[in-house]
Amino acid sequence: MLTVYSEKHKLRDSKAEIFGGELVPPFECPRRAEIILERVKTQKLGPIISPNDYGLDPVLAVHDAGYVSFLETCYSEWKAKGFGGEAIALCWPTRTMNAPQIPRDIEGKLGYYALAAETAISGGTWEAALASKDVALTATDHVLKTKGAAFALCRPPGHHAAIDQFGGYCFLNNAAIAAQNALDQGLSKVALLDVDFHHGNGTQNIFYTRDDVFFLSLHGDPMDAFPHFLGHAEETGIGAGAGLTANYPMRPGTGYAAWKAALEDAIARIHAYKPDLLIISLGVDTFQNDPISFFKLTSDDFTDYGQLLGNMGLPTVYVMEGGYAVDEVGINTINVLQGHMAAQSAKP
Ligand code: OKP
Ligand code: ZN
Repeated sequence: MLTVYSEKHKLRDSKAEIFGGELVPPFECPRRAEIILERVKTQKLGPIISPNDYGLDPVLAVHDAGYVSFLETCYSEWKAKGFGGEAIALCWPTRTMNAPQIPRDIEGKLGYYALAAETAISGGTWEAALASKDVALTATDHVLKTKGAAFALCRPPGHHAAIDQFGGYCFLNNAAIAAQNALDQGLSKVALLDVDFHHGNGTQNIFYTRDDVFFLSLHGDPMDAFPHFLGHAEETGIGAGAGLTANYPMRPGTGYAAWKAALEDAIARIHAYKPDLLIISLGVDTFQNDPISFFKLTSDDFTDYGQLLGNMGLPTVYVMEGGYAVDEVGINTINVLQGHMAAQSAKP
């Protein structure tokens, strides 16, 4: 399987995450991608290529233009205000205080465009986010050409990034940008399956009213887990998108048997939709030793579900999302991809 990777992920190297009332080194760190890349190499997964530059047009096809220019200039505006640290949102248009104006001041803009405070914007973040969407777009074009599968080793991740909000370590929604770009090249239907531990609120937001992308997500119940306010089973899409969002929230301690049953249901629904392309938002924070999550998958379970995904027989793009047990993030990620490849080569 082809891997697409960019060194530019290293430019996303924030020093601070607010966690448990303390500033800690971010869970979403450069070493994650280095370890995944290392495992791609030692397991001889296949060729590794650098992405092409697709510019901003595919970004503006899913994200708000004001949001995109905010991301571009946020850190320099923050520094221009005299602040020495990284840009962190601290004040929001909450339920009791939400006048329509977007503030001029950078602290106000941060509150407007952020959906959570843990994610700091640092120098280099924008450049890394741009390279990350190029990784997803390049992998997708490869899959459109070959009708096979590819791995987009994206970093920073994307699935929490909404039409006009960042947070949960995400800035640009790499998987959504890739799905939209495939549609813009003539595909009629894309299924976007999110197996990261966290609900893909950004992806759901982007496609909620549409019938050309079927979004499905398996995740920790938002009653118990980030992003807290979206991802309930009752959210199933509206308008043309009615019935084309499917959420599978699961309780703390969920193990592979229950998780796999949810995946099998999702797979059946994807088959019924008959998509031209499958995009997987691949987070391996469902692992039992993940430091910020509460599912109980083992490393072998990742191989097993990779086979289920490969058995679907669809052109498939794997887009990297989360996974914070850094020592095992390479093993668990590549286990999924090797499971997929084993299922494909077993085909007559
Ligand atoms: C990003 B991705 C846990 C706080 C979690 C943010 C998590 C972002 C996850 N107590 N804060 O979906 O892996
Ligand atoms: Zn996650």
